[in-house]
Amino acid sequence: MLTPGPYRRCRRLWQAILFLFICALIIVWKRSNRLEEKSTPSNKHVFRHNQEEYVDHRGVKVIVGHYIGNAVENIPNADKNVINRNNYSPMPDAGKNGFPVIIEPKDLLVSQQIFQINRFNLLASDRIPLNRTLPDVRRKKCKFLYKDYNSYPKASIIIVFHNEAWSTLFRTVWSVINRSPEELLEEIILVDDASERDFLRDPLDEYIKKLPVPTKILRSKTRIGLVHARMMGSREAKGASLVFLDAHCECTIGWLESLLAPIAEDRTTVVCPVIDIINDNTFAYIKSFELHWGAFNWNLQFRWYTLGNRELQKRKQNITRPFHTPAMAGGLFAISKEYFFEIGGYDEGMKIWGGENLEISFRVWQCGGKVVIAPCSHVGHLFRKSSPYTFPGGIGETLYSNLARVAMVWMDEWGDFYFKFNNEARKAKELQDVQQRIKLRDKLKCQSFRWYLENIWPQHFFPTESRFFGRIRNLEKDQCLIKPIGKESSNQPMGLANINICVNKSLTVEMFVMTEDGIIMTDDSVCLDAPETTVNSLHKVRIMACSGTRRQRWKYNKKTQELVHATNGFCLDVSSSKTFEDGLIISNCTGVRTQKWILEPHPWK
Ligand code: LR7
Ligand code: MN
Repeated sequence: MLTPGPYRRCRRLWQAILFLFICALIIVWKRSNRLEEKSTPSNKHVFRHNQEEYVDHRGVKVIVGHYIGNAVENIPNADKNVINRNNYSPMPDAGKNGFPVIIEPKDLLVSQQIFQINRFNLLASDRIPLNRTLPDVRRKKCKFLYKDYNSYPKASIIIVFHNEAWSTLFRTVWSVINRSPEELLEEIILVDDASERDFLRDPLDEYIKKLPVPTKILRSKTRIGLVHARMMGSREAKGASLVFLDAHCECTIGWLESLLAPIAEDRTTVVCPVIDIINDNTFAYIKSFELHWGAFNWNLQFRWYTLGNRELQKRKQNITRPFHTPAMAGGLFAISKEYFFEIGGYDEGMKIWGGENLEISFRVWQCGGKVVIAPCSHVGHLFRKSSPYTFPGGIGETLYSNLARVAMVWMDEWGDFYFKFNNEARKAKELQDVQQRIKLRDKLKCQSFRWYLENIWPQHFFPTESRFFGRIRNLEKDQCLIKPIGKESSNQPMGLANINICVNKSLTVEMFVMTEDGIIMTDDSVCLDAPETTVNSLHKVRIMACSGTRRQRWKYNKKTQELVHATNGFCLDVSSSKTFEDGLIISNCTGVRTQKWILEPHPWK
């Protein structure tokens, strides 16, 4: 038994320890708060478009919208000297062969702070030599192809930039020099879109004089945006073909010849490489999945989707052959110079950033050309989660105005659909003069957007006259089928199908398309999915990536108001069982009200 004396002393000791511990906790907490303030810019100007970018379960970078950040000027403690200094200081083996660069704990704080300047790990980038090696990521067969250099159009490489870091810009340049056949390189043209960094002025002028490939720098005094900057470069180009690259790319062996060969075969072909990923933190070079093509969602955001069936079959027959893509990502492609100007260059009514990739894709397809991805050409692109620069006038003036122009000129009725669900673009529309571009469309005798959807992207998930478009309402619950919100994560399928209170506004989460084939689909190519057969009838229903398979077919029985699965004959139902507490299921059709659905059409034009 304890005597009162030592017991009290012991208690005091414990109280002291506890007090010290709490003090330490408070100090740590305050410090970490301060660090956070330093390293994250104010969120006031960060626009978030619906969703984000992520790497799916196959390791494919999926672009889901885009973060638009604020300029470096708003970063607390961002010293003008730090921003203006070129801190490139290579370590011989850093990032060798595309390996990641790991920052030691002692440098982590600095690296986090300067991350904000370019929205990538600048400290890591500055350690990687400009001529780092990269793996040959092509399929073996590619190595034996594309040797007929004489017949390929020589390339002017055009790289536009605004405030790019020295190390990323010149790693792009050196990857071109080191990994392109000399015979195919006409020149490199750098276009400076009014950058504000000292090291991008005289030091750059001096540096490019010594490069082994003729390299020019064109400069714009005012910020003109990437479309105008690329036009500036194109007008100066001497090569028979133009090859555009973002200012933070790295080309791998074989990239150029495989990009130019399809143009030699057909001068109206626009050729994109497979875009690999340079990690924004470690600068690791990550090969991406080849069986994707580019398209866009209801908000006209560019996305990668799994290849259409027809294309997949063609691919399997000849794995190295370039395949069609409904749209290009925008930054990396080759085009005949003559053809580029023939079909109208770029829409020079477009400002700063965004939309030009869809515009040129629609124009090329609808006006008789084609857009392809060359699987033997692999180029890495540094993907970031936000933009480091300003958007003069805001995104209404830039991105949404550009997208409004795309919709007005090229998309016909589907332009109306876009404006119906996008208030910002609808506002921007009023301020656009697109007469010149409509004239161009007439002059080139281009096809309609209907033709484009039917022929180039038949797997699309947009409404048409022959499809149902609207809400799918459950009679018993008086709630609507919804698209699961939240992103598709690496190990989880799209999510369980569910219903929720109907919002009854023009909101796309509760809008579905039902095709004549019985596919119930919605934005971003996701479909109502259930197993074709089940041993016992009860089964969860999911919303999954559209696959074109029979497990995603349904029949609507107008009389009974049932949605019947095409192969197993079970009915779409609201779960009431204890095992599946939440979400929709399929179960034996019994005529109960939870199995009754009303298809409420919604006007889309
Ligand atoms: O005002 C500007 N002036 C410029 O010169 C704004 C940008 N730029 C430069 C910039 O320095 C960079 O070199 O233009 C280039 C592209 O800008 P990014 O890197 O900020 O664009 P991004 O990679 O985020 O976005 C993609 O979509 C853009 C829409 O306008 C362009 O088409 C980009 O070229 C395009 N990038 C790619 O296609 C790379 C692969 C992405 C995928 C998938
Ligand atoms: Mn880019």
